[in-house]
Order: sequence, then structure tokens, then C-alpha cells
Amino acid sequence: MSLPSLLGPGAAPSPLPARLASLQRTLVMGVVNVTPDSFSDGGQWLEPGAAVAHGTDLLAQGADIVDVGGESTRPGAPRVPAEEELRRVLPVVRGLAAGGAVVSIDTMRAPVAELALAAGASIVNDVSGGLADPGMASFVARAGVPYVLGHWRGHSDVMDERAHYDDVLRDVVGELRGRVEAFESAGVDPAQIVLDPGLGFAKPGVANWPILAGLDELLALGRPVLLGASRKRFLGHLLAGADPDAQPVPPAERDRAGAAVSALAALAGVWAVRVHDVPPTRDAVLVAAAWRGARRGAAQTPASDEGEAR
Ligand code: PMM
Repeated sequence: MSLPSLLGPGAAPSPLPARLASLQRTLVMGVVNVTPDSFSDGGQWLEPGAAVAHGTDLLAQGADIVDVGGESTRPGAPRVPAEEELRRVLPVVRGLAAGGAVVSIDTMRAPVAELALAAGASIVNDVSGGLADPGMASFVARAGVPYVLGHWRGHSDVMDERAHYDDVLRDVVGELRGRVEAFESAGVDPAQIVLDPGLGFAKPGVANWPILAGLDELLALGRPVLLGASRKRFLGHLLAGADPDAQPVPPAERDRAGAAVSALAALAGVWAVRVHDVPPTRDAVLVAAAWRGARRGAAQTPASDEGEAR
């Protein structure tokens, strides 16, 4: 019996590898940062063999996609030359794709995306939504692969000073709509586009909550949505408590809160969540899928539940 789509229209970008396109739940994208300076895991996977092993572990834990990036986007991070970015990511993309993984390349540069696709990546993840590289939209049109278009207002050195909004949800949705139009004008098939509100990118702590609370408005644009809340600063501030002077809890202690965001986002119907800690996220999206399925009367009892003592 085939299930009705649990995620609704615009649920998945195309073309997507068949085994992912048919899944009736939010996908889990595991993060492989091949950087010395990412805010939560910088330096851990800089050596290609370690990065491939880490990506392989994430897949074994239940990630559907591994997202390989070679340039940190933490606030204040300096830009990395394209040659260095390529040196970091290409062997890792090649190694993971050779093992059968669905790989996305996390880059703001079209030439890096192009070489990563040639090395076996099949999704382009651009936090800048094409604003960092004027050649990105025409490249995506030519490449014809799924493209994650992030909400962005500037590189890491200036993003904090550009974090002013009249109404953060309305402004982010409006700016994303404008970027989709720009990509369509460049010849990109809208079916390729995944929208990402860019949590933490030019968004100070409290600005992230109205975006999460208003996910329906983003989903109403009719495109699949990806969220990257994992280990972000706004979760660190939340967990530090009400004292405004309290230090945010460290990134590695934000994963339970991240899993809670994943569960709620999956319940809202997002296409994918990008996370560092896969096992609880995997559980969270399965719970949400069962919950959504039951809402629609389409739940199936997983075979592994049968006969289990309650
Ligand atoms: N965040 C980071 C990097 N890449 N990609 C997408 N699509 N969305 C995000 O929110 C996002 C991203 C920064 O986090 P990291 O340094 O821990 O990878």
C-alpha cells in the first residue's frame, strides 16, 4: 500500500535520488565540516580520511544526506580562498559519493559547486542564496540539481550589523521570494529549489523564534524547506536561562534542544533538517512522521513494533 504524501505539495526538490524522493518523512542531513574553525566542530574533520569516516558514521546513524563544507560561516570568520575550499572538500565528496552516499556541497561559490558535482555531489547547499556569487543562479540552471537557497544578508564579517528587520518573518519570507524570482529569471526550474530561512545568519538570538513559529508562512511559498538550527547560538542562549548576562551553553550541549527543534519542524512539514547529531534527530523525524500520519489517518504500525510489550 502506498502512503499519501505526509509532507504535502512542494514536498521534495527534483531531481532527487529515488530512495530519498520516496521517503514519507523529513530527511536528516548530517553535517561534515571540513574546516579548522566552524563554531561547533571546527578542526575535528579537517583531514580527508577523518571527514569521510565521520560522514560514513553519520550515514550509519541514519543520515539521509551528508553535507560537506569547506568554509566556516560562523560570525566573524574570514573567507577561505576557493583553492583551499576545493582542497578541503573534493576528496571528502569523492570518498563519500564513491561509497554510495547522497552528498550535498555546502558552498557559496559556483566553481566549487561545479567541481563538487563532478566529484559526485548531487545537491548544492548555498547559505547565501546566490548573493555571494553572481554566477550561482546560471550555474544552478545549467546543472539542474536540487539547490538549497538560504536567506542571507552578507558575509560573516558584516552579517551582525545587517540584522535589522521591521518584521523578521515577513522580511525573510519576502526576501526569499525575491531570490526565487531571481533564480527563475536565470532559468532555474523552481522544482529544484529548497528554501532555508538561514537561522543565525544575520539573525540575532530572539529573531530566530518568529521564523520557527511562522514556518507555515515559509512553507506557503510552495517549496520544500530545510532548517539548520543545530548547535546555533540562539539555542545556547535559550538553555542558559533567563539571566540576560548568562553565557550561552556551549555548542556541544545544544543537541537535545536541536532535536526538539527537529521534531517540531518535522511536524510542521519541513523537507529536511541539517544537524550535527544524527541519532536523536532521526528519532525525532520518525516520531513526527508517525504523528503526521496518524493525523491524516494514514499511520502504519512499523513492523518492528508488532508483538512488543507495551
Ligand atoms: N548553517 C551553517 C552552515 N551551513 N547550510 C544551510 N542550508 N543552513 C544552515 O543553517 C547552515 C548551513 C552553519 O553551521 P555549522 O558551522 O555548524 O555548519
